[in-house]
Amino acid sequence: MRSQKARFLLTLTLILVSFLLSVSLPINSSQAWSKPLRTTLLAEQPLSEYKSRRQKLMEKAKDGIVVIMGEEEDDLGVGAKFRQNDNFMYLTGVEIPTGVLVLVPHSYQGAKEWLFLPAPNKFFDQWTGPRPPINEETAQAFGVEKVASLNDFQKVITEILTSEAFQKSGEKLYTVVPPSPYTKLVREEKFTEQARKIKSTINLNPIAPLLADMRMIKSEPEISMIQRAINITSLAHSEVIKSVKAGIYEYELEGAILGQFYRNGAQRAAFPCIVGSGQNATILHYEKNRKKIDRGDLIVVDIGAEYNYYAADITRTYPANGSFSPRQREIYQLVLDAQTAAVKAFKLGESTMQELDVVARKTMRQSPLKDSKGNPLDQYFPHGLGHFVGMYVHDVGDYSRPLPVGAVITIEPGIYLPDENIGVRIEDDYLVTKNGLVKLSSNIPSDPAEIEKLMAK
Ligand SMILES: [Mn+2]
Repeated sequence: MRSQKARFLLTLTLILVSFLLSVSLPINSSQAWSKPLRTTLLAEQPLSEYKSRRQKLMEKAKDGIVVIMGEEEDDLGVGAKFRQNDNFMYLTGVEIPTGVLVLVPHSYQGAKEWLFLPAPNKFFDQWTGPRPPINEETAQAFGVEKVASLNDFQKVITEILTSEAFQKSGEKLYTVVPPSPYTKLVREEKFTEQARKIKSTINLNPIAPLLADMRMIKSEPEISMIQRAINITSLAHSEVIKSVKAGIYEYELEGAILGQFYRNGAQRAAFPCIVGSGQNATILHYEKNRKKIDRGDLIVVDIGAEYNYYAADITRTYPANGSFSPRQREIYQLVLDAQTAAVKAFKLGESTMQELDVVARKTMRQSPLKDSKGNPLDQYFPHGLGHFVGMYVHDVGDYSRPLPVGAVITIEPGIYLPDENIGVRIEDDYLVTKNGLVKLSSNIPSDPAEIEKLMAK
């Protein structure tokens, strides 16, 4: 009897408590934001970092103004996990959807930096979480001079574009304009159309080259984000070494890889995982990952975690059996030699990506190894030697000039022989330093004997 009464009282208390909680839950947004607002970091980078990027950009664009549109949210977060666009993130560190950053080097109402954000809204906040209030405290938390409501953007931009100061500065409007007719930039297009209506004489300038120049050279905080993404990716490669065997499916390895990414704090994969075995190892961007892995297959595993908006991109090629056949091993060794030759040829202040590419190809052409008809193997290396890595896996940067200190690149030769069921790619990430190239992904073995030894465990 006693225990029944106790259970009744407990149930009553629970109902009462949940009722009280539901009444007190609709706290206002400024309360919900009061704690996270006291931050000095955004995406683990100091506010000063974002500030100095905005200042640098304003220095480059001082003959006009800069407008950068943030990413819009899709269906209250149903379509995809929200990801801020790279340029907006690089300049603000703010992940709130639909923002607009306006930089006014000649200043407007005493401020050079204007961050327009959607105001808190009960309905939307219920679906996707509270937004910060539009006030001085939020401006301080984000390290910008001025935070304004998105509702006021039209009014402010009209005043700036029609002002005497803008006219004097050169009437240049720097923004992201479509680089080709095939690129979809709906929000930016709407804005530039609108800006032309406000001021027909404005001089529209692409901001992308100015930002690419800056983003090509990584700061210390950026390098530590990339290193973190690489370390997570190396844990995923270790997991592949442990799990790989004939008879399992490619997607099982993909599952193991993504499991390691998420377990270790990556927000997402920086690009779809490539797990290609046998014939699929010869398809450069194979990402179906549905085949059963056969004995004797080589498996190209080209993967990269994304950590705080920074990517890793590392490829290894594993033998399903745990050991390479003699032919697989000689092809593998040649790809590795081509990578080593390119790294050795690097000269700071001289080498461009293009020149390193030539070195890798020459190694393949001069090798005594040939295809079944006696042709040299460089013709089976159909892609470029590498690319910049950063917020985007194929990051922005200038491929024609010598690689500068602070650039992060991949070096990834490959040989693909569909007739022999062999595809090999080896890809590592390197930081350009004043002492030369530093391999950031050296904790993942690429020596064939070492891979076989690890697989035998
Ligand atoms: Mn790559």
